Amino acid sequence: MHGSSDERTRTGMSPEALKRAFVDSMFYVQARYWEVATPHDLYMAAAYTVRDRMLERWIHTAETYRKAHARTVCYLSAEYLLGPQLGNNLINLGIVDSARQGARDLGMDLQEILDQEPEPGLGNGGLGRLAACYLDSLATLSIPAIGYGIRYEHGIFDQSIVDGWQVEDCDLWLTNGNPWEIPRPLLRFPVRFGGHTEPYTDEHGRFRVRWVPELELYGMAYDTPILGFGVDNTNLLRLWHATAGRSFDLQAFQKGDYYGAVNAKVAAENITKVLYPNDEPEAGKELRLKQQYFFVSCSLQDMMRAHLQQAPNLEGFHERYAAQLNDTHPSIAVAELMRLCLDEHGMDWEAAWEITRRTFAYTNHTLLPEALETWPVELFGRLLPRHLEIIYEINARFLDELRMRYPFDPERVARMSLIEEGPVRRVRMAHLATVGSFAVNGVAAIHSELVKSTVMRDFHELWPEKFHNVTNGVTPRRFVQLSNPELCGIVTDLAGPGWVRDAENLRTLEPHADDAAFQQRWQAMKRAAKERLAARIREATGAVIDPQSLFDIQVKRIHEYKRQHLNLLHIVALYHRIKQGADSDPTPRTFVFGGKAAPGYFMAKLIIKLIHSVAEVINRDPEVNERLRVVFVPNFNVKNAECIYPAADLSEQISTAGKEASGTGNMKFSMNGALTIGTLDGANVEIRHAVGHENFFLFGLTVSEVERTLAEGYCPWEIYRGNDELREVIDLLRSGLFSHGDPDLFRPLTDSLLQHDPYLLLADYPAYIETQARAGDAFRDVAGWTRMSILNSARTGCFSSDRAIREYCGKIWRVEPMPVSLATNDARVS
Ligand code: Z16
Repeated sequence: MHGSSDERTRTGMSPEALKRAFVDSMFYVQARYWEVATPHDLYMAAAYTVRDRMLERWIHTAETYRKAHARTVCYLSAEYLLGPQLGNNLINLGIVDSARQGARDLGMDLQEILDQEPEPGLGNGGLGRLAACYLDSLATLSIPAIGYGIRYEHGIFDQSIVDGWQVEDCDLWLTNGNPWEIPRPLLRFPVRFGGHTEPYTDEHGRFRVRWVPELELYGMAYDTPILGFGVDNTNLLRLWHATAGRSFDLQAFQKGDYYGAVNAKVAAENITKVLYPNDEPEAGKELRLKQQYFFVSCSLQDMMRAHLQQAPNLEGFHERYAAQLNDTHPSIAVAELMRLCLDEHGMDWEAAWEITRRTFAYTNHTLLPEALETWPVELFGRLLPRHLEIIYEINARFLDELRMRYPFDPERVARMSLIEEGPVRRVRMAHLATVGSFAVNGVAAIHSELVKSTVMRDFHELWPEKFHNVTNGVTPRRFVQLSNPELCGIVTDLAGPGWVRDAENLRTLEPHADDAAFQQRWQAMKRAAKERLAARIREATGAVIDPQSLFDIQVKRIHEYKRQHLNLLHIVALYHRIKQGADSDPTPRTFVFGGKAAPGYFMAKLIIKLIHSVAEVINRDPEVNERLRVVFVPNFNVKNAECIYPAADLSEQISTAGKEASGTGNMKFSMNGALTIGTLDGANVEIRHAVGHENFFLFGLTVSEVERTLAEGYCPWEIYRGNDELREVIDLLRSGLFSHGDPDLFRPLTDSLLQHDPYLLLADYPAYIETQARAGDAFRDVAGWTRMSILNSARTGCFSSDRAIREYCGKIWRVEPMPVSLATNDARVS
């Protein structure tokens, strides 16, 4: 009701209203009373209290968008690495203080309640977290948007460390219930697999194809509301869960094979069981392709259903929707939308192709050749026979065009084909995504240039206007306001609370960079974050670290191209100098590592073991451990990340130039006042430009130097022979010192470095060591360092995901904000 006071409104925001609602939820939703409530019950009651406040915004938003027939962004992503929801939702609703007060009145501690929440880790790393940041910004910018994805029962595995080795445990995020999702049992779509196709003639005498599948299952929707910050817009994240159909397996059922049908049911429900834990190299597993097709088919059917509720036919589909393909994982959507238009809606090829090409846009996230998805034609045709036919037809028409355009260049035509010819013929998903989209973008300026000049070169020559750059961004709500309350306080005092919506306002820090009193406040902020991290590390690992020391941090997936082992070479060099009594960097340092290795990636797992082995030797040695400590934070995830980024003095972004598409951790670190030691790779290039070259520790070969070095016949062995300290460092690794006398344990790593070194660690080693020494020196100039730290935060507002989403809206999606205001909502209940 209009004008009802907050006290009388069921979903009021005052501490009193929150308390009443909390007590209600405890009783009516959790069915618990105070004396027997567990900490988890308290969390659930708090979550339902907050959810009620989200739902009224959400319903009102859906109504507003629907009435306006709003053009809608559909973000198709196999991963969403959301992280815990409660704290973020309190921030976006603007009720953190109210909630803290309410909790205190009831004798509870808000932080303890927040800590109860398990992490929805439905992603591997950067790509999944990017999708989550983009959902936050889409809602905050009032953009009508839906995130579509998979409701994995088990997200990314939990990592524990046993004897220095990574051990994977099954993630169980759903076992205690998920208060944020609304199951929609009636919102189901059929998804088919296998079988064969048959030609037939329809009632108008037209040639048609019928797919006779072998298996049919259903996708059921689970909806999660996504709040915007400081607005009432609340968007939808719709994740699909696989269930068997009523007659589980058409074939088996007809034959009366009940147990066969039971097996088919189990197989159907396996589709959304577990996230594939590989970040860059694709697994190429059949179940993975099933997952991709499953969620894409449900999502497109859902979009069509919504469209046809308001339009007589599919003609205007591409005007109603812009569908973004987050990497090639959902790129089967191109063939599926064609199939739905042709086979289910009776359209002709040209009309279907027009709609398809104008609906999709594709984001590339990697240039690593081993990570570019391709599927064997045989597997593809067995699972999706109709889609393979459609892809062949798209390809036939595309190749005809190419032959007309390049009549004397058959090699180019073969390079561009959707099918890779060879002993095993394969479908090239990046080509399918590019041909079937109106826009293709990379995720950082240098990466987008490399997309155009390398993997997509021929396509760029054909369609130069199709290619764009949108540099990634991260949400300042989670990665500054939530993670770093002290920094948030500093900026809010200077710029007012509005900076969280307009991160460029971080610039108000800039004039204070040299102010002594301000610097002290800044140092206290860093110190508090470092103490929090130290306490957490002590709790998790028993390791004791000194918050006075330089916190030098590398957290990200473990991968050879990210070169965690280059960082280790530096650490062992420092150790070696101290042991030799040589003059060495007098700055005490704590090296912090964190990150998961793909379970099948042997070298990455060996790097984790090496980190622990080096840590063990260094941390135990009293001659060294006053100046060096090495720790590994187990189970790097969003929750841990929030505690790590604010505590960093130095951020390690040391990938081989040309290999890291963008990186997003690099942005989170520098926004929180860490300086970067990094290569000219991914978004590092733009970060260095934004913060100023003098506030960034640059080292290493550039992309063209990397290319030249490799082309000229790179010989790491010669660098090893020519550099005494490097040789001694590598020899130490081979001596058994770090492996209880076993000289072979780390041989695969050292051999790889000495024989091939595909990521050029040895080539970059001298520059890295020298630059690290400069960073160590700079840290001892407290005022100078603090100034650089302040300028890093002040100048990185442009890496807000709000800026990135604005660019997508303008350059790619052509969609406008549609603000939603609860004030006009008559449905609000008193
Ligand atoms: C992923 O996280 C990324 C690329 C990819 O092909 C697959 C996955 Cl799961 C990462 C990039 O490695 C990283 O540079 C980038 O910042 C991130 O995607 C978001 O664009």
